[in-house]
Amino acid sequence: YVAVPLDPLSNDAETLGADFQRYLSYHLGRFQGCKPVYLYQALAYTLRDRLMVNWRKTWGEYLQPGRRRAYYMSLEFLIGRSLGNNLLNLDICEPTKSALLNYCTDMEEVSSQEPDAGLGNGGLGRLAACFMDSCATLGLPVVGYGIRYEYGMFRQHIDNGYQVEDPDHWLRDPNPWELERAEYSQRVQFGGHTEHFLDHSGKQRVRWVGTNDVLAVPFDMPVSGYKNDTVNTLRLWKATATDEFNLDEFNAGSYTEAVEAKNHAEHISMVLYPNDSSENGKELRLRQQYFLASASLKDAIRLWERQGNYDYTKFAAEHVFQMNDTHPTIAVAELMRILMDEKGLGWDEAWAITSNCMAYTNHTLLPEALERWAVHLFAKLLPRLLEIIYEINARFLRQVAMKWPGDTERQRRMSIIEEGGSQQVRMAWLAIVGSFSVNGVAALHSQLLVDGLFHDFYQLWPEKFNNKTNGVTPRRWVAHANPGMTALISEHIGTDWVRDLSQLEKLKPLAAPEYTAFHAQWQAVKYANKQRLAALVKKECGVDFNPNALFDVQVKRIHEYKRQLLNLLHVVHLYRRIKLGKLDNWADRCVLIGGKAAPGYAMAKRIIKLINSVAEVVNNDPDVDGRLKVAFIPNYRVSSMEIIAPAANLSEQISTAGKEASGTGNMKFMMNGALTIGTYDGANIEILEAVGEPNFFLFGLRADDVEELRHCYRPWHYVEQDEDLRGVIELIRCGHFNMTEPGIFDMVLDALLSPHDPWMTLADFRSYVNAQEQVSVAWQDQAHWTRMSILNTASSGFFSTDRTMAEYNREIWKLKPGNGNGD
Ligand code: DL6
Repeated sequence: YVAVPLDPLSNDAETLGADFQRYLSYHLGRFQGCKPVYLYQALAYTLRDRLMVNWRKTWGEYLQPGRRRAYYMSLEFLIGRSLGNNLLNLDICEPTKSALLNYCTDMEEVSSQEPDAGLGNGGLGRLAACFMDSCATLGLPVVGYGIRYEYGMFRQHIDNGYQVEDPDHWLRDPNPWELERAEYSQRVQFGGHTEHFLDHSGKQRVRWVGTNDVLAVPFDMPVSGYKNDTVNTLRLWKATATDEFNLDEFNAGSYTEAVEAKNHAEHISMVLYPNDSSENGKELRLRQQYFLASASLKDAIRLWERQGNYDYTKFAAEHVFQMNDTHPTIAVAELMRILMDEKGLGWDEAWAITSNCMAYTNHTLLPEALERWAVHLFAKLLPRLLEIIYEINARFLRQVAMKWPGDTERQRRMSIIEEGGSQQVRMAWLAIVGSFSVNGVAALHSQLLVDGLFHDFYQLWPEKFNNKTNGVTPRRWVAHANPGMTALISEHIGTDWVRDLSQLEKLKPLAAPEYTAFHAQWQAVKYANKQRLAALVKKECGVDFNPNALFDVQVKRIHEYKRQLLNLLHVVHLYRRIKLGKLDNWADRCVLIGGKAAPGYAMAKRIIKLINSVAEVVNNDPDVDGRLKVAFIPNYRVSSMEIIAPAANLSEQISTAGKEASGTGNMKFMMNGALTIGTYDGANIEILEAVGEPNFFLFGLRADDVEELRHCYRPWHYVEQDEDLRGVIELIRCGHFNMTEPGIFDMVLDALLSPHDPWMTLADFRSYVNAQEQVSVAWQDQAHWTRMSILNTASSGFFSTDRTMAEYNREIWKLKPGNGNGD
């Protein structure tokens, strides 16, 4: 690294103001009175400058010879906005506010100009972003690799209650955070065929030729650590055409056709696939996966060789690649290809390296989300990779046969190539075979993996399997999103909790009844946050939320297993109670639901329509008289969660047990003092253990009950036995919520009433309603509720991604943290 000295910039209001003004006038050509988006851009450039010195220093530190590095490979990084987070991490909120006084008095107006970087679907992508934040704060040498999608997660708007998708061209305006690094572009091959030949020493070699290559151009985003002078890197790849034209076409006069190839290449990074829990199955998606894996591995190798490293026996000791779900797991075969075909290593040497530096995280048990790729697609797109996968499989199956001689059924189950109508490559199996570590994301999830889906592999290699319970970053989700609570906590226990969340434990004594002044302050902060959310709900949905009511919130992707329908059945049940005058133990509620449905997921889209239809009726029925409000917040995203989580009183985590791998929204709500109503699923279980059963509303079947019931599930039985449930179903069936569109909810009811309903919503109805009654009773004792709220925050320390990352590092990555000083 050529260390041209770079002076740190001052962070006083005067210098910040001068730099800001210079960017506004000289770089952007705008002046006072311009649109606020330019104020945001000028400010972002001003801040990026302030990250630059430490960014260089951090790179320099990580690139020291012999330094082990981790690479987090993910098709998704759901970053959201960067401005507020960087202001917080640089610790310059106050001087920045003063610096901008001549231009605006409302920083919120400036920061809301930043488009969310929505490069992810939901939990998996947001987790990756939280991981990046924590790695920077812990000074861990971790580089993120992803795709710079031109269009992120679609924007959702609601028309007549239905979801409508709009493209999210988040890069329409320049992205001031990113830095293009065209000089580090990589070529990625597609198509063509392989040639096997003997090299000059008589060794069998393979070359992959006749390919259509695409250029991967890196764009770096700085990832600042919290007040620690560390700036890590998220490197996002953009696809562009290589400079070569198709000469044949060009010479034949088809200049424009030749240029079209450019367009084709750029498709690869054009759009994020908007499905979170089902296969995407499209050729372009496989192209994206290989594009990411290949460019990233080549880049990591380039960095290493640039330091003068060519002795590949040391490679595995200095690298670990963490694969976020099956999406980037083609990396296993790609690293083998690079090591053998490009670096000349033999199979055994290459395999020893690959299988010692790959690690895989599984994020789902849902079979429809486990990726499989048709062999014929692989053969067409990645012929060399398919050969390698066949060879990995052949060698692996020999190992299986040695351990379980004659057990052909097991060999069939474990084969990376699934036989059947058309052959498929099982990406999860490839990942397990090629990795030294395989982890789930919550204790129950990891257990279910080794007991079920991965059991055969667990029997073969028990030492590979481990659990790493997810977390969320407290910087974004408390310090930035909830400044009121942050100030209050810091006033009582100091500020160290922001980087060591276990210190929130110190709040526990303050939950005791005698600390009434603290409790009043806690309530006041929550109330102010609820006012902020109520304003948003009014603006976005036109619905009045009363901040004195219980704010009952479920925001996440819309999916049957997450059971927004169960929530809705309860809402209809409450509505009936009002209509029937059954108001004992009543608590006024504002129910907020939000989330996107995959565009091709008809049932999820119909559920959104049902939520909106119920909201319309409930909110306009004079009998309800403000006791119950329902709103569906459109276009749920990271920046809206920053307003929602601090305001929630009740967090709905009501998935069918055994289906939600972890959940991370549950953690954001808990940290912000919401109480959870939840099933015994995912990380809910660990939340329950941390906060104690009296401070959590548990209900519903357990994962093993669900499995047992599957064989004899009779939903009608619950309807017949439960008058309330019957009333709810009848009210929906009779068209009360869809007078003008008859029959549109029949498909929803039919699914709920089917004996094959895998989500068993009706089985949990009664127990859910009972738990909700406990919620209402608890809410009436505000002093007690406040104590429970404090205890939830105080017990949430475990759910910081700082802890998660420290565990990954201790047990998988084994990296030496830096001190943020460049040495
Ligand atoms: O691990 C992050 C997140 C979990 O919290 C959610 O429980 C889980 O559903 C989600 N998984 C996915 C995987 N989908 N696919 N493929 O998004 O991961």
